[in-house]
Amino acid sequence: MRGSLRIHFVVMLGALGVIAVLFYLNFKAGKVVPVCSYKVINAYPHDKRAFTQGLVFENGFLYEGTGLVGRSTLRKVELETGKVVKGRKVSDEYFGEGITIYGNKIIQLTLRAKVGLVYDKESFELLGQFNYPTEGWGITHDGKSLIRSDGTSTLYFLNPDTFEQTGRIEVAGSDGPVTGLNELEYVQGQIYANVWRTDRIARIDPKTGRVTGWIDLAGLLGTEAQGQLVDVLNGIAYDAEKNRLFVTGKLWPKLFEIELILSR
Ligand SMILES: [Ca+2]
Repeated sequence: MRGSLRIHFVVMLGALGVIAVLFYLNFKAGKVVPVCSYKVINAYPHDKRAFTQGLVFENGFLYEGTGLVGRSTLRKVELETGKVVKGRKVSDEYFGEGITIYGNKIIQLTLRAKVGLVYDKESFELLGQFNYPTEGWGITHDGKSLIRSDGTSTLYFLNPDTFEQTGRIEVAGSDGPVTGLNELEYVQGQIYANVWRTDRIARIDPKTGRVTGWIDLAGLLGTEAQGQLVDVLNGIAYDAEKNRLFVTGKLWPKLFEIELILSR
């Protein structure tokens, strides 16, 4: 190797080394957040009249809470067919929001009434209700606490028996607070949250509120809904037993099982 060529080579290696170190330091500091893309594993029918606000998977069935005043429901849905096998209407005074299953109960939030509805999981009988101080958007749980969103960047932790607030976190990514946190799902120690009016799901560290990754679902619905009225991506359900992740959207004709692919 000629002398000048060798110097160029060494300089280039040095520059690459500096870039790698800077990237690593930024990554360590939480400034570089990994973004996942997706691969569709399965597509299933979804009721295109369902304004999906809450989605959960348990024992082979999806449970779904739908919204809009006068059209809000709670339903148990067969995954493969999208058929509603059990359903009930939510009182006309409420706009149904997120749902979660805790033990033998289903909890459903309402948007502005600040009322949570508690049902028996098997019969869908309304057992009671509770109050919370801000709007109700999404809800999930980590096995110990219920976790509630209200469309801001705050997530609230609630005692699942008394529904009293026990804690809160502020969710922030590398560019600051992440607002519009909507439907939630607790997946392998992290909180997944739809971010309203985006194609993105934030993966959140439940202890710090830091966004540890993004899932970019742009283009997921594709041409499935051409010419139909559809609303935004919303609804995440996780089958912990088979490690399957399901997503859909409001008024979407399809529900997808997806696999995440780290894209950067
Ligand atoms: Ca969910």
